[in-house]
Amino acid sequence: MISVTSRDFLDMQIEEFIISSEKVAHVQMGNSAEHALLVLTKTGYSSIPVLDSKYRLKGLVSTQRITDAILGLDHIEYERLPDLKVDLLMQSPVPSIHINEKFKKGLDLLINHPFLCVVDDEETFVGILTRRVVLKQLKKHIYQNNQ
Ligand code: 2BA
Repeated sequence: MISVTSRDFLDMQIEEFIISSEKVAHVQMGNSAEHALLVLTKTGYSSIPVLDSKYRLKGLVSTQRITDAILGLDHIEYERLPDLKVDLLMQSPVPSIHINEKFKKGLDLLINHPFLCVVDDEETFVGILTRRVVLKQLKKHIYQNNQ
């Protein structure tokens, strides 16, 4: 049977596993849906954070939300993209986690979300914790302890 033996592992700080903000594709409040769709398409991600000018986390915008907003009765109204603001389309509140939280909390939350936005005490966005990174750590730990 596979077991996650050490308590220390689950109690590790998530800080060392986050993808830092400068490496995370994002858009800003006030940006158009056209710009957001460009960023989403170019990076290949399905959902990215929306930040304000002070780097505070405001929401998430996804390709699905943008497409849904411009769905007409019989065609997709692409011409509306430049005038639509991400502020109106974004999902809010956002699944997030404090930078000082433990691995276990991240693991629990990532069951229902592909990634978590990581914030500090001032709600400033510091990065993301992804399912991929957490699963990689979990796999490493399980293999090390079950050989
Ligand atoms: P998705 O975009 O739906 O991506 C699902 C998974 O597909 C990702 O899982 C990753 O394994 C792979 N993937 C997608 N696009 C990729 C790319 N351009 N390069 C490499 N791998 C790619 P995770 O890595 O666990 O990410 C979970 C979610 O976190 C992603 O969902 C995306 O919404 C967000 N994400 C991850 N890295 C990001 C970044 N640097 N900037 C913005 N958002 C990011």
